[in-house]
This record gives sequence, C-alpha cells and structure tokens, in this order.
Amino acid sequence: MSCAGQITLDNTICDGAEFDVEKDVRVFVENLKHIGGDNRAIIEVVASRTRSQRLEIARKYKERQGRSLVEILISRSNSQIKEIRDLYMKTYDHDVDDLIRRKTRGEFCDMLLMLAEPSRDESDEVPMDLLRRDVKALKRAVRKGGAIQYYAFNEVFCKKNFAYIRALFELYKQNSERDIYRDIRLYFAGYMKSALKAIAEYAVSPTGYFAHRLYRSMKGLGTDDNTLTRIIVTRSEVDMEQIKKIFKEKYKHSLESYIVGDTSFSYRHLLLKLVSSSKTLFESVNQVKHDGAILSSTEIAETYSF
Ligand SMILES: [Ca+2]
Repeated sequence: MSCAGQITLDNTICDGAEFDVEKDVRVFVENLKHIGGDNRAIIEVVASRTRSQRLEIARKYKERQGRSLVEILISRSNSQIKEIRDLYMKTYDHDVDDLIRRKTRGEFCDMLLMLAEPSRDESDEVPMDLLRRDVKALKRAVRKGGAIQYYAFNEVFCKKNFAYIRALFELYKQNSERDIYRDIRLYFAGYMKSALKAIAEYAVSPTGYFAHRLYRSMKGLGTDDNTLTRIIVTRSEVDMEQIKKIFKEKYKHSLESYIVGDTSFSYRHLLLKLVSSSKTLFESVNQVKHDGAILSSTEIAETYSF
C-alpha cells in the first residue's frame, strides 16, 4: 500500500481518511473497562494506526480520564472526598495520592493532590481583605510565571469556597482590561489549563458545568458512557431539573432527546427514568442507584485502571 504525500517507516499504514480519534478512544475505554474485554478490538486499532495517530489516541484517552477525575474532585464535598479516600484505601490497599503521583506529573499532579485533600473551605464567607490580597497575588503571579503562578492559582482554585472564587473573578476584572478566563487561556497550557477552566466553570454555575459535561459526553459520534452515567446518577436528585433547563437553553434540544439519540434499550430507559422529574420514577430506580461517594470511588478506580 502506498501513502500519497506521506513518508512513513511502516508504509503499510497511512493516515487514512477513516481515522476517527474519538471512535478509537472509545474502543479502548470500552475494552479496558473490564477484565476479559475484547483484546482483538484493541489490537485492531493499534495495528491499523500510524505512530502519530496512536499518540493522538493516547493523548485523548488520558485527557478524558483527567477531565473525569477533576470533575469528581471538584464536585464532591469534603466528607465525600474523605469517604472516597477511605474506600479507595480499603479496596486497593494504597492511597489515592500514590495513584495520582504514579499517573500524572508536574503541576497537574500537584493540583490533583490538592483537590484530593478534603480541605476546601465549605463556608460562604467572602472576606474582602483576603479577596483583595488574592486578586493582587494572582495578577502578580501571572506576571512572574513559573512555580509562583501555579502555587498562587492552586491555593485559590483548589482551596477556596466557590462564592469566594466567583467574587474573585468579579474583582479580578474590575479596573483592568483582563478577566481571569483570558489569563488562564494565555498563561496556562495542557491539563492545568483545562482543569482551571473546569473549576472556573463549576464555580460560576455548577448546573451549567454539568449541562456542558453531559453535552460533551454525547455530541458527535458515539457516547462517553462513563461520564453520562456518572453525572446522571449523581445529579438526578440534586439539581437535574436546572441542568435540564440550562441544557435546553444552551444546546437547543432537550437532554432527553440527546439521551434517546445516543443510547438504546434498557440503558436508555434507565437514564430517561433518572432524568425524569417524577418522584415515583425515582423510587422505582432507587435500588440501582449508588451513593454518590461510592460511585465516585468506583469511577476513580476505573479511571485509572488502565
Ligand atoms: Ca453521540
């Protein structure tokens, strides 16, 4: 086989038009999820992709796992995080922190370690003097760059309460051209940038954040079933009505219509029941629902079981 316009060492494989990175990532996610998954499907993907395509699949795969971990850690209370940590330790006989250190590096690793500590301020207090000091510190940090920048942002984004973070965004843009989103975009990259954006999005509107995550889990070819199921199960009795409302406003179609388009059979039926507003429907699926924290720990385990 020859590959027009491309020089490659293994010229039996070329960057074919049929390459769909999301689809390949799904093959990995699906088949690595359980022992006894279909290894042939994975081999098929690995063997029929070029080196650059394989690297892109690996990058996307890790990105997806990273996003899920950030979502879990920012949206759980300290007591839930503590529960996750204890359960993880009991199940796997090592610490969540060891796992984070093994699987991630650099600033992103430091950030996850901070997020995985059950120590976020859970009050609604917004002391103005502290706020002014932090805004100054962050603005100075982006000018200095390097370790100072990461430290300053982590201290705020991983530790402060969300009302405080919202107030900080407001103050940050007062008397200056810059808002914090612009500075995150300009001065951060990679996982760190997406994690900060996720925390910002969550702080401003948790329901908007989840609507966006649900949309991302279904848009385009295929479905990110882990994300879809996790969010629906954990939010169904918390704020699903608002999430549905925002979903419809932002994406012009109902969450239900997306679910119908992306899923089938009893899985579809269950998800639709969970997003429905009827109390009796909730009751009928109660036995299959997990406690939020327990589901999260399973998710963390699955997230990093590759
Ligand atoms: Ca889809």
